[in-house]
Amino acid sequence: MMTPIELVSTHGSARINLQGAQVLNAELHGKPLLWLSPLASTEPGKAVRGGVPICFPWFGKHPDGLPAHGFARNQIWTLCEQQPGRAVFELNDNAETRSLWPFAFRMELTITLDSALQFDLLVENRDTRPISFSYALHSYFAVTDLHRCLVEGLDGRLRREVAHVTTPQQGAILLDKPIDASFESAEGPLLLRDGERCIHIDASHMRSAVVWNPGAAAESVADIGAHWPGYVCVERGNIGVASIHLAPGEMHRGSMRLSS
Ligand code: TA6
Repeated sequence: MMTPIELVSTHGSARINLQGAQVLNAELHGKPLLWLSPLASTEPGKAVRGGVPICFPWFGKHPDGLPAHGFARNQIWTLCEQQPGRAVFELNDNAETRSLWPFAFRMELTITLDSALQFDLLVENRDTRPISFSYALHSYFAVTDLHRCLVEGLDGRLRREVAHVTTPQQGAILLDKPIDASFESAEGPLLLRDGERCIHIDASHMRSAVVWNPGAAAESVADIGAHWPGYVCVERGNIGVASIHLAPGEMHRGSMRLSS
């Protein structure tokens, strides 16, 4: 792994890997905000389990067996600007991305650390054809008591399980059993409650949410193992019905703000 970029503010700190422009860990008000697996891969080009990987230009499995969650998390991004509490990264199409997704694009991610950790993502269609994509900021939150954690803000939203069953969510989500649920259309703020602690997951122009922790099944996953009770993923982005379509030259902007 290359030396990560460090951000600091009076409220906390964050470390960002150039691979994927992926925040690896972050601390706010003296407490860990994000979880990085102690077993995370350090092999260049391999997905790093934890922090905030970016899934793009598709979310989840690809129908033709291309890499799950796209390629953005495995690419080396360019650092364009760095200040103590802010860094700007860019990813442009290249031979490898075009071999998986044959379009010209530019992504820019600004990560700001003040009293919150903020992600501002821009995707620009630089192709001569329209493009369609989905994406997610796949945040792994560090939790102390997983089975009593609650995710609030999804009451009444259509919930899709991996098995493609859809039902309206009723009330808050209690993380007392394994979960892999997508909410393609779920605008509005989310709250992750872990005991006394409340993590606010606010988003703008990111209509979708995903909640994931595989439970004990993760013990056979090489880079999670017995560490699965340490996190829950609560993700924001635009997937499924909220996927983004851009004409040549058009841009999409979306933001996520994490605070506690
Ligand atoms: O966001 C939930 C999910 O799509 C799950 O289905 C699970 O597979 C997870 O992401 C992790 O995916 P990864 O490709 O990083 O193993």
